[in-house]
Amino acid sequence: MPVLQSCSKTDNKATGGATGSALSSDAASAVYVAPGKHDEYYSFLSGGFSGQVAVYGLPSGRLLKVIPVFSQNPENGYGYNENTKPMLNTSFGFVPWDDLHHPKLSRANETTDGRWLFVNGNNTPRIARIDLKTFETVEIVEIPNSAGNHCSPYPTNNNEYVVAGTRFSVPVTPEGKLQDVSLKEYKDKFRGTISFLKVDKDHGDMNLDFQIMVPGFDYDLANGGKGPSSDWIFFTSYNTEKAGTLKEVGASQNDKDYLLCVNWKLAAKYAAEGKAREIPANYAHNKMNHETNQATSTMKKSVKILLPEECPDMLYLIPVPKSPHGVDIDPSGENIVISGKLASVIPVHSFSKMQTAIKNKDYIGDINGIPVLKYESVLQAEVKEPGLGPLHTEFDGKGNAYSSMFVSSEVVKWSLKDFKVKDRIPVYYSIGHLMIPGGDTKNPSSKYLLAMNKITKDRYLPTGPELAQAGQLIDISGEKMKMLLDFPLIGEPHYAQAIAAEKIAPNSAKMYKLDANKHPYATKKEADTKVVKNGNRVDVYMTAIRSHLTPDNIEGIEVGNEVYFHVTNLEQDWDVPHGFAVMGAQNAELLIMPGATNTFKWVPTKTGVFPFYCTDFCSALHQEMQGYARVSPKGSNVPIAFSTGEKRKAPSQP
Ligand code: K7E
Ligand code: CUA
Repeated sequence: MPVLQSCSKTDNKATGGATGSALSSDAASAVYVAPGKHDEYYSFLSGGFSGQVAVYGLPSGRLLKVIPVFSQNPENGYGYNENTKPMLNTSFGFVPWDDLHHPKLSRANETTDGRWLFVNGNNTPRIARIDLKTFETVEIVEIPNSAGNHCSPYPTNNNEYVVAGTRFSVPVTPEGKLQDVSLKEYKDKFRGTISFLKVDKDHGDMNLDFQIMVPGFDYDLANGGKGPSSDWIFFTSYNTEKAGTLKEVGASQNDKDYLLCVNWKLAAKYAAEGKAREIPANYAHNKMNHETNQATSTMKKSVKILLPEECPDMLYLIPVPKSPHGVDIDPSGENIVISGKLASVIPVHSFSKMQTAIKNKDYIGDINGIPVLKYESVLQAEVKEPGLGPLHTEFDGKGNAYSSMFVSSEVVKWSLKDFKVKDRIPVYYSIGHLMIPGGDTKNPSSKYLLAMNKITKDRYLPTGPELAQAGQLIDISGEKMKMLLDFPLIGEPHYAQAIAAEKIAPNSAKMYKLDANKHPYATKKEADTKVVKNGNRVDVYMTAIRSHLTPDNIEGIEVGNEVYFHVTNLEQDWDVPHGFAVMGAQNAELLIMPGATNTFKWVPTKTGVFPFYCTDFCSALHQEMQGYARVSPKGSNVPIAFSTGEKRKAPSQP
């Protein structure tokens, strides 16, 4: 079938009509991935308030996986089972649900490398790292002195650091005391912080290296430079009025807010030279150990912090039209695009002009010792009449920028050469972020753009008051943008990343090696299965293989015992997980990958005989994969006994 044959007929109105039925078959064939065939891209979409990341294939829009990060997930037991519970520990205790906004892929040589995905937890400030070999969350670092960790996470071009900033300023002092202050003192006592997590080159492990204390504004979004601007990272700010209440009004008084420009290389140098002061802090650092399949949570007790007053040349402020949202740097590293959601133009600042202005000390003042550059001296151009409510911009590497317009509900394509609008396409409805694979790196793809829309209304069959949000895939390969596909999304997608499938697929793990399983309660062969009682605690060392659980008969458990089922999946085949569930267990079920051991805790509350079974249809005899645990009254003297098949094993001695 000739692809895109009737493109002259599919003008923007026709492809984007609200009924969505005017698509011609060329659009269908452009996104059609035949059964058994694979997509060209992996895309990773934030789930927003779901606290998860959703993985979709592009161009098909097929959902491949949901990765739990900051929220418990009943699909695979994340945050419910004993293995992963420590991942959700924070200085506030166990937090089972958070708001996840921005996925960013790890980088090498200024481009995405497909090794890890970094994401931010917005509400209880955290940064997480997902390993793209296993598609599992393997590390979460809580960010102290922060609130509303929105302008994060931003990896530098070679992954030296992942950078995170506060949205809400907090009453933090240079001594590290979080003060109990009156909210009337907002203007004087509140400050923001920017955090720098050092990333291990080989293993990806993060470490909070230092923070910078910044003026008490709200920091919204950020992005790192590229090429000539690689040493810099840029943050939009709002509420530079420092209104402590009714920000809807109070934070929109000034005609201009600021872009905060941070020379992260210099900051890292200052920190390494000992310019940072160490202040008390309290934050969790959680890690999943792949060998034991067990997470641990460690509380850290201090953080190093740099004060701008003591670190010349590290920070500059550039005025921008009021209340900006996104800041995006074009592939050349020269153009800094600021999407001012209330502004009537899209200002583009110039990195080279900024350097000249710094050299000439072209300042109009300073805030907390940070020089403020003159707007006109740094301005490259203003994109006129772009649409209403610009939020975010991505690039195609062919000299074009694409901005999302929340209020006028469209994607607007404009040229980085003359800063003129070239094309616009309506999207349904109220777009937030948009994403081009690699569109935030120096070498974007120029094929597809994904619009992530906040409001769905009539796009799909109605599902009651709550509707899935909408993704729309747009063809950007030609002069004119063309709508290709609608597909429903999980939670609220704030930003996404996409990468060519071949950068991830060949490295994808198929199982865990049973030989390498170092879980302290792993049972590597059926002969080693046992039940051990020690005081009130019972440990069941269980194995699962098609199609039985060993042991499948257990006696000697008493009401109120803490029973730990440590189930090892003995399979060494791809895609053969086993599940495990016990009737009446209050918290977890398990889903255990081949070669891994998972644990769940059961405190029986009643006497009786309780069935347990495999919850994942693993073989023709899956339904036979079941057993019983007998629970006797507290203090009864039924001995521990366990078996599978005829032979009953001798009770194990504590
Ligand atoms: Cu990236 Cu939605 Cu968090 Cu803009 S924010 S939309
Ligand atoms: Cu194992 Cu079903």
